[in-house]
Amino acid sequence: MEKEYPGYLRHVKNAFEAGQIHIFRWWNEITASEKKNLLDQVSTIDFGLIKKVFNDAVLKPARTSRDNLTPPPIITFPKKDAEKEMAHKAKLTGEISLQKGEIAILTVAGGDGTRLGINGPKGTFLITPITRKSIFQLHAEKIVAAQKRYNTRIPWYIMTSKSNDSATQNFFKVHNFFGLNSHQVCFFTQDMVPVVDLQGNVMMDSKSNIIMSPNGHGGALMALKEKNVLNDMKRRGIKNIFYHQVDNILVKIADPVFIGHHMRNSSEVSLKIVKKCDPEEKVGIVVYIDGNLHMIEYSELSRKDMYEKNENGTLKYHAGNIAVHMINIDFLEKVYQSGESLPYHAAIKKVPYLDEDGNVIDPKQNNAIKFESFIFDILKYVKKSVIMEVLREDEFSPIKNMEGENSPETSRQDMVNQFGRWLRNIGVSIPVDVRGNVIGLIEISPCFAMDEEELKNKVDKQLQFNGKLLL
Ligand code: UD2
Repeated sequence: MEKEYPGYLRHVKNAFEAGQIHIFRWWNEITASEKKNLLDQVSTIDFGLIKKVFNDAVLKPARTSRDNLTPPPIITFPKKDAEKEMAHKAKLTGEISLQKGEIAILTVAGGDGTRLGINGPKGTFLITPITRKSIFQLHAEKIVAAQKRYNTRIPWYIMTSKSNDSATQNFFKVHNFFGLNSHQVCFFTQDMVPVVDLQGNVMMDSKSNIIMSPNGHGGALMALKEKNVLNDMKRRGIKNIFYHQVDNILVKIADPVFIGHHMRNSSEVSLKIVKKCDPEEKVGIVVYIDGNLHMIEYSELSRKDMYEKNENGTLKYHAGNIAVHMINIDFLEKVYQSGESLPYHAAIKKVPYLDEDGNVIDPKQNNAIKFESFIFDILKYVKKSVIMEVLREDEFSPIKNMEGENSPETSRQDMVNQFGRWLRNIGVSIPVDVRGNVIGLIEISPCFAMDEEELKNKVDKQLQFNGKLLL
């Protein structure tokens, strides 16, 4: 190995020192190109870091309740006149920034989507209720509509991972970028990290391949810098990033009210939240810890804190993260200058692997640890922020599972119900069942109407709904 692959020796030594030399167990059996593949993988891995994060994860104390938690201040959903006036002012500020071309969209779409269990990137999933447009198309049309409304150009950055990048890019090419200019859609990949077993050993799925998984959406932070994306944004005059996850079907892309609140408060990172629908809902919660803003992921929240109530019986920590953020570019630069990086969190999963005898094993129980960094850990650097409450039925319907809650079926129904509400508020009669779900199908393209206000000017209230409506 020394003679044939001298450039890799340092990396092999690192693997050795971190106790991971077993990955070369089949060295004498694999072909030259397989050897090269394995060494290429090895050269991307920081084995020392993996050892450290594994030890940290194993040594981490169990979830305990904390007495230093407090609910954060929130801009609640506007009901009173003064609140509506504030939202209106924010909207104007946001609209001006959009018109000036200062806002970019960042969609994180690098996840494996293992819970949904589809083949291919989540964004390619066909979702709209009647025409079955993909999630990517739906987001793209929201951007097309916003560009038209604000007479502007909105660059769209999509983070993929090594495992879904080419499929994602091909999908956009085949569909002519859904009406967007190909130069305004920029793809970049996040890094991958090795998957380890419960003893911390790096796992393999063939004799020459280490199992790798995307390094979490926090990987966006590193990738924005390392893949030159931030410089590209600055070159285009971007001042703030509108960040969201690919799987939220109701996301209000480039919402001017949110942008405006963020800007008027000189916020570094802003967050949209919804009231949690039940204590165990799988969303992170936004809290203050010792007076500093934090997000506690659902998997890391103690049961006591999860169920803690106010005197009036409402949940004390109710601010559920919908993963829609505004991020200021100058703030990001400051974080980079500090030289710090986001921590890794460990998730225990079931992952097929190759055992030491070279047999492929499909485990029945969790056997592996994946490491992910979370974008919201950036909050520890934040001094100024805005937390804005929005209504779940208007802005949050993620697709996580194939069936049951947060599935394509519930998301489609949420879309139909939203369109139904818009129409009803205009005066059109729309029937609903006992649970409040629209009876029938409605689909309104963002290019026809982005919101209720726009719909009002385009639809006649005499319109008769006969069970199916496509606008
Ligand atoms: C996320 C939030 C949770 C809540 C919920 C709302 C985290 C850790 N938790 O939970 O607090 O807000 O969403 O829907 O974010 N992704 C990447 N690269 C990766 C991993 C994920 O791009 O390496 C993307 C993925 O494509 C998806 C999003 O991040 O769009 C969320 O990932 P998830 O489904 O693993 O997060 P989830 O639902 O556990």
